[in-house]
Amino acid sequence: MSKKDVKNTSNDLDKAGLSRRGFLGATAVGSATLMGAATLGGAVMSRESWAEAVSESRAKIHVEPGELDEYYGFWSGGHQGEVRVMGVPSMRELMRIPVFNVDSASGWGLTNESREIMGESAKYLNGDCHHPHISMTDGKYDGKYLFINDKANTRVARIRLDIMKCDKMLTVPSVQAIHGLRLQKVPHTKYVFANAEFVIPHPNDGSNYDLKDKNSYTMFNVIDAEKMEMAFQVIVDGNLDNVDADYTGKYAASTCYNSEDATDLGGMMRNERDWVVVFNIERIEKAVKEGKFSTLAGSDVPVVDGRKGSDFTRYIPVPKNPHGLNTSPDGKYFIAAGKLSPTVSVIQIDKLDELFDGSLEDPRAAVVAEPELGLGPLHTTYDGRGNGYTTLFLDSQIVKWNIAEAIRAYNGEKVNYIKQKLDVHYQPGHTHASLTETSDADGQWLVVLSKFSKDRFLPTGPLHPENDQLIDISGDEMKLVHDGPTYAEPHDCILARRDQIRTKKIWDRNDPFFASTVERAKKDKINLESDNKVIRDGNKVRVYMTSIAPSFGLTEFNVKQGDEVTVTVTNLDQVEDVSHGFVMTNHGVSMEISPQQTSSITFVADKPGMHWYYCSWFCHALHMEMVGRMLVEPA
Ligand code: CUK
Ligand code: CUA
Ligand code: CA
Repeated sequence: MSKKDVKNTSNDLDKAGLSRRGFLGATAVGSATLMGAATLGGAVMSRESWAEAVSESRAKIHVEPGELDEYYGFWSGGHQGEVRVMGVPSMRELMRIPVFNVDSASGWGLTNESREIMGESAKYLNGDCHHPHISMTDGKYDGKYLFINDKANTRVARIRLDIMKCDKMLTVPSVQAIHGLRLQKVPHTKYVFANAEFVIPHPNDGSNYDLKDKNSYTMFNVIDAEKMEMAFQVIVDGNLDNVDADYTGKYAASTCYNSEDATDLGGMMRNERDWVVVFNIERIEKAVKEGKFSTLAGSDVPVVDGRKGSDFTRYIPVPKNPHGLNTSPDGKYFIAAGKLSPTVSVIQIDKLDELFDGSLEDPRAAVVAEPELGLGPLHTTYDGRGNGYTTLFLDSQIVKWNIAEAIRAYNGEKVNYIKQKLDVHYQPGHTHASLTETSDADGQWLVVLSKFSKDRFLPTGPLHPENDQLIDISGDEMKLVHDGPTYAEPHDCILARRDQIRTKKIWDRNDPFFASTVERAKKDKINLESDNKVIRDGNKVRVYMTSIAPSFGLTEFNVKQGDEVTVTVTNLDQVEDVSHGFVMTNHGVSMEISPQQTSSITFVADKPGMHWYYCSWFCHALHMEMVGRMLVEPA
């Protein structure tokens, strides 16, 4: 259907004496069943014109073989632990970045370089990541880093987007379960904001299990993004769910669903309202600078108390067990999704100054709208044209609504702020529109991460994939254009324009990613780019070799049974895409060595005899012949 047809449809409505708004008000809003796929801004389309409109949108997602996508998508892998890189709108999976998991193809979690980045937490083989976010300068993606949380083991990781590898990992001290994670947007991403979800006693040594005790609390965690070290922590009332930051650099806000300090479901649903807690980052930063903080046992991180009555925070009551919190791209609003309430709460950010200086006493005065959207609102995203798109978990719908009109309705005007409800399949969690969390929000594509796929795909046994749906939002109406099955469980995703991400084609020999390996080689007087040598140091054996397709610099080396062997391979190939691998059979040893990269891995040669090693990344017609042997002399 062309634009002309859409116009005609509304004209016909006007002629019939039904304004667009009146039409919506009279039928669609009153009756949720009418708000299925076939409504367009209130006008009911014929089946034929609907099919035509959708097929036009569907043609847009067909990216020809050899053509590139317009957007990079970064998907969390949920409790699978990795980050996935997608091309949008084709929804082709481009790459996986292992982070809080072990990956045998790249050797993440196995190599010395990755284990050093993971630090002490390398002992954990699992993770649960939810929220990937790209660093910003002046409220726009700068393409430098991507940060992501690990709820399972209370970590935050950073990925360098030039090489698409994790380069830092931090375990947040004194708290449990980092959930919400967002970045400071303005003036640049100096801080990573990370919500610790669960309330625990302090100290957590078994001496106290009372959650109502004043020494039981959780904290809002602020991380220095460049150093990837803790900057400070803020004690809060209740628990912490999701978070976002504003466009002045001054405020961040988090939802709390457990204002009850309950330990069970019934208790957590008791209050009609929980709250959004707003952090005055400027004030907290100042207090920390002036030394006005304390520290907790076993940690030197500055801690300030942001519980009710504090100068550092304001608690804004909102209904009920709120979940997502999303800043509108015009910088005007924090919008908290009600989850157990059919509403979202619109908090006007420029009223926060008055809330903090005391001239506005009632924190509810910062709430300027509370539109009713449907059942189970979880997350909101924006098109940059004044509309919000909120997922309705229970209704299995995405609802498009107009923020300004919702505010007018809250002030008593008869306005219908709901523009469209579209069925999604099924039970959506996060939704993300292109560039929505930056001031560049362009309203082109919308991804809806649906938790259930039910009957949408070929069956795969009791465990089903999720379903990430792509919706065209460039026009007046949303059009569902693609189903994308994904493995457990992308909670959240972000989209960046392709020109905002600049990657390296091959490794730089001076890259800090493997700097400590280069340092070790130097101590062993090894020239990594030319030497193929075995260094014996007691029962530690360090094997250095080069690789160039299709051979390793060493095709044989000798060790003794029980030796701790470190194999370091430097890939001398300079041709883009010629990656090698190193696998030692029957030793749990596998790693990637991409062009100009050095990788190393340590294992114990515990079995006497002959052990073949081989290249695992297909690199050459003679890739199968790229082999060598480790000869282990019996003890
Ligand atoms: S959360 Cu999972 S659907 Cu961790 Cu952002 Cu809302
Ligand atoms: Cu080198 Cu395959
Ligand atoms: Ca609650």
